[in-house]
Formats: sequence, C-alpha cells, structure tokens
Amino acid sequence: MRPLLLALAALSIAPAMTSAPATGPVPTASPEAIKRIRWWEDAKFGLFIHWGPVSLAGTEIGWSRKAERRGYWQGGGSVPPDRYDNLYKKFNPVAFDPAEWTAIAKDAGMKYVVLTTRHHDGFSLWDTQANDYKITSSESPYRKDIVKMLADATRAAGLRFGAYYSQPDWLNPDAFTERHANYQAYIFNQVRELMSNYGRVDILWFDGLGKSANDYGAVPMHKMVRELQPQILINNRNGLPEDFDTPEQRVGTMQINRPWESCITICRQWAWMPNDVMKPLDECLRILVSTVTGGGNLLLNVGPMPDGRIEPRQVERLREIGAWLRANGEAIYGTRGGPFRNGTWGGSTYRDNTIYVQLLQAPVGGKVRLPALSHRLVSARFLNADRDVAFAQNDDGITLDLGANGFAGPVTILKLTAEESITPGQALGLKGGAFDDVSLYGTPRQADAIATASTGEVVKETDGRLTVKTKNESKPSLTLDLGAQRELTAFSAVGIEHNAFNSNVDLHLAISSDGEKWEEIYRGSYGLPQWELPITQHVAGIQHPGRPARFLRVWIDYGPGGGSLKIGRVSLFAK
Ligand code: FHN
Repeated sequence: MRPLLLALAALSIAPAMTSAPATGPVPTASPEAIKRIRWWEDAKFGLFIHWGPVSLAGTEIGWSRKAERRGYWQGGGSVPPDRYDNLYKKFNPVAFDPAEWTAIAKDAGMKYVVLTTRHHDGFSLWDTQANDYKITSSESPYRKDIVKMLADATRAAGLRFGAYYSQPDWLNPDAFTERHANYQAYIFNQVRELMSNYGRVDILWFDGLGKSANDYGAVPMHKMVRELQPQILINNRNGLPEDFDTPEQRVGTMQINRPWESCITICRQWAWMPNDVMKPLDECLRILVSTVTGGGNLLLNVGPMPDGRIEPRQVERLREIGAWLRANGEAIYGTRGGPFRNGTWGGSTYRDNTIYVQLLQAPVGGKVRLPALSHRLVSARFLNADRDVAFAQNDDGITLDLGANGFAGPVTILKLTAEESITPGQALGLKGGAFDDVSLYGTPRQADAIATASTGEVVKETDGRLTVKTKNESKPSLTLDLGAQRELTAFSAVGIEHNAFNSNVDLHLAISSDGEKWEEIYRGSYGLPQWELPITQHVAGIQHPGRPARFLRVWIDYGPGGGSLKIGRVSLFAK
C-alpha cells in the first residue's frame, strides 16, 4: 500500500520519457574527448565576458550596429556604422586590470573565463595581423593586447582561459560573396593566431549564428586548432557537434549523456549597458542549481564598462554567488547531474555514493518525494546544518521529511548517503505523469478545459496534455477555463520557451474565479526543463495544496518588442 505522501513536487515527466535522460541524436564522445572534458565538467561555473569599444555606446555588441549583416538576420540596430566603427578611436580602458577581473572570477567561485576576442562587429581585442580594426591599432589610444593580458592573468590565477570567436564579421567585404574563400581564409588565420600566440587556450567558444561547417571551413580549422592546442574544448557553434552544447539565455533541458553549458547574462544585455536590469541573487542561484542538477555548466556573462572596470554592483552579485558556493560547493563542483530528473522543484547532483538533493521550493507539507532508487540510503542530513532528515525508502520511492519549516530559500540542500556509488547516467523520474500522487493533487483536468491561446493554436496531445505555440505578440498567453469553480492543485509543463532575442522576461501564472479578477500566483524565470508548480495556500504556516478557481492563465509580457509563448505538455491538476 503506497503511503499517502505529501509530495514536494513529483518529478514531472511525460510518460514517454520514463527514466531515460532527455536525449537526441548525440555523437558518442571518444575516450580522449571524455578525458579532455573532465576538468570542465567538474568546474561547473565560468565567467563570460562581452567587451569592446561598443561599451562606450552602452548598446548591444554587434547587434546595435545599424548596417547590413550580409548572410545573417537583417534589421535592427541603433548606432550608425560610421559612429559604431570609430568608437575604437576613443576606447581607452585605462582602468582595465586583468588580475582584478580574474580575482573577481575566483571570488565568484568560477573556474574558467571566456572573453570575446572578436564579436560580430569585427573588432579584435588582440594584435591580429588580419586588419587594423583592432585594439593595437595606431588609431587606438590604448594599444595593448587585451587577449594576452587576460589570458596571462587567467592562467596566473589558476583558472582556465577560453577564447570566444565570432565567425561572422559584418565588416568583412568577402563574406558570402564570390570571394567567400577569402573570408574563410581570414577567419582560419585569425583563429590560428589565437591558437598560436597566447599560450595554452582551454576553450574555443565559436559563435557561428547557426551557419554550417562548410560556410566556415570548420573541418580543416578544427584540425589546425587541435594540432596547436590538443587539450582544447570546442563548442558546438561552428557547424559541428564537437565537445559541448550551448543553450543560451535559458537553463538547458536535463541532458546527462553529452556535456552542455548554458550561457546567460547577469543583466539583460551581453555588453555593458548603463542601468541594465541585473538578476537578483536568488535567480542567479536558481539558474546555477537548475543548470548543474540538469547535468550542465553555467557560463554567466558580464559586460565590463568602457573604462575597463566590471560594474561594482555586478561584482557584488558575483561575490554573493561565490559566498554561497563556499558554503555549498560540495554539492556543485566535481558532481554530475542526477540521479533524479530536475525541474522547478529543484534537482540533484551526485558524487560516488553521495546524492545532493537541491530544493528550490518549500516542500508542500514539509515532505519531499523522490522516485525509487536502486541504491539503499543509509543517511540523510541537511548539508549546512548539523541535523538529520527523517526519511523512508521503499520500492515506490523515497520520502524526505524536512519538517514544516525545514526549507530555507532560495536553495536548501540535503545530503543523502547511499550504500554504494550512484550509477552514472540515471535520470529517474516518476512512473506516469507529473504530480502522480492522485490523492494529493487530484487528476489532470486540462482535457476538460476550454483552452484559449491569445494567438496561434492549442494542440491536444494523445495523452490529453496541451501544447501551445502563439504568434509573436507583446503578451502571448494561454487561458484554461475549467467551466466551473474547482480546487486547482498543480500546474506542470515540459519545456517553456520564448523566441524573443536576448530577452530575459518573466513568466506569469494567475488564477481567477470569474475571468475578470485575476490573482497572480507565480512570476519568475522559466526555460527550466520541467515546470511543476504546486498551487497552494498557506495555512497555519505551511503550504497546503489547492486554491479555488475556475480559470488559469499563463503569459509572458514582452512589451513592445513582442515574442511568442511555446509550452509543451501542459497539465492542470484539480479536485
Ligand atoms: O549574437 C550573439 C550574441 O551577441 C551573444 O554573443 C551570444 C552569446 O552566446 N551569442 C550570439 C547569439 O546567439
């Protein structure tokens, strides 16, 4: 008899996904590749730096240049090319101190640094021989090789150095013309400079904007790169899979059979923007935990100011993340994602016979319910408190009882010890659908609902779940009308995406009894792989499932820029 369990949040998986990790047709890594990337998989956390003369304008690097982008998306941009392309003559970052930047990265708990050596705007932060549009130009007031300075400082600080390189160069006259071979030679030679003249480079972070390996001559280029830098890791943005995937501005879907790294901005823009909106600490930690428990790395981006400093408030945020990692890094560094499938509830990492359950939400009723594990648990404790966690384990699963007030936001980590080492490659989710504890969350009701998308269409899946993809609009939404007042107990979805470029906008969830007066019950980041949200009310200090309502609405408010809402496999539970 299954005990009545107050679940935190069942691991939401669509039945079709069972316990296999989310996989696609992924290349099998060679033994050399597996060995080469081990340090990176252990490192978990790196600093991304988008910098260049555009910081003087405070607009987005590359994209704010208002000119033709032959071969790429056209349109947009606010800075006329004659202004944009001459900023370098004023770019004089005299306050740039590479040792300070690497100290900030170390203090943040970061293990590697990736610098934009050249972005799409064509400006090189090193002494390239390819042209004079570079930091060492005689027209530049600065004239120091920034790539060399930062590469040397990064290694001196005991961190790994990565070079971001944009194959697109929107100033290159030959790209995607009958002289395209000249363009391929240009990027080949620039990459060879970076691989030859700056010592050990640990990561080559291409940014090819989706073009093919043929467009860039990737095969001979990678052969040259690996001959010059045999240890190097290459990402998947030069038209070939290479060493790791790179979901951007979102937490990647759980994937534990191929390395991946989410690159996400600490503010909204990649490059420096005065008064940009910066992510609060709890969101940064949620992103870090969601990335690592999904089997990935986080490359968190800052855009330094034109004088060479990283903005003090961003430095403070990085230091706060570092303080959290000093207290909780045992659950992060050197672990691997799993064995439990992650989601908005949190997730887990493991190392040998230790599992770190990382909670992002207060468990309903103080109890966490996890799928059955073939390993027998011998103990459960709070990672950072000298306190045991009561637990029960049977063939149906594991229950961890934190007590009514055991959860301390934004993240509470429980350290479980098993009799034997965890088997790599598990991503255990519950049998059946999300929130499968029918006694608590009732049954999925979305199939009974009248589902209305603001634009676009709602598709009913064979298992009754709903999938919606709206058109681009300022506030795309999905509204479910259950036809009568019910007790809404939970909402779940698998995969929520936006398509607005570089927008960090929140997802909202609201309920209503009459379709007029709405109460917002969730606002926050999304893009998380599995989205489960118990719909609860606080009674006597603890959360109880269930809120009376007839309608539920999910939306994103993009504002004038617009964007679409794409949600997979929506389930709405109600009693
Ligand atoms: O267009 C670039 C963008 O400016 C930024 O550099 C990101 C970082 O991954 N990459 C491209 C967008 O995918």
